[in-house]
Amino acid sequence: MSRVSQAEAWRRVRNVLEMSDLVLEVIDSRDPVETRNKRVEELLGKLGKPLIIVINKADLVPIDVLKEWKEYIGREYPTVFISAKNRLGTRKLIVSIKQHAPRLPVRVSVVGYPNVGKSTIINYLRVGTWLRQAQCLVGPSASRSSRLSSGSSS
Ligand SMILES: Nc1nc2c(ncn2[C@@H]2O[C@H](COP(=O)(O)OP(=O)(O)OP(=O)(O)O)[C@@H](O)[C@H]2O)c(=O)[nH]1
Ligand SMILES: [Mg+2]
Repeated sequence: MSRVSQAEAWRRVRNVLEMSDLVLEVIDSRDPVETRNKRVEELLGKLGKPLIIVINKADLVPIDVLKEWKEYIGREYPTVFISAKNRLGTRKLIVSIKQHAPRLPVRVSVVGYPNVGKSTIINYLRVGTWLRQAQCLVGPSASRSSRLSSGSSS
């Protein structure tokens, strides 16, 4: 992927983040460190947008390990662990969104590496009565950083 399209990918991510009231960064419970993106987290800090880290696929990892990750990452950002597929912890996620939303209804963006479960989470959020349906925006695919994609649900 060329530098130009990488820059374009980041512009698109930035645009989505700027439009949101709150952002969910979805990471994989089996590899929380490698699936986090510090560049996005820094950008959100600069934009002053609240961020919730969503450790997804909790069904694949022992609960003790999940609790430790939640405690560790939770020192930096509000953190929840869920299994979007099995609908476990999703109520907790909605409580956390409401708690950190600057306003209601809230426009939520969902970012994360491929396959972490963004679409599954967006579909879940869409069925909530307090959320209006919105578009899903997916970034281009190539290098690891530019493969970060995002979607929004408000
Ligand atoms: N075991 C498990 N699998 C999950 C969970 N959430 C999503 N998945 C699965 O992970 C795969 C990817 O889920 P998606 O929701 O499509 O992930 P995504 O982040 O939107 O993926 P891209 O759009 O390709 O970036 C699918 O096979 C889902 O069924 C979960 O909580 N547990
Ligand atoms: Mg998807």
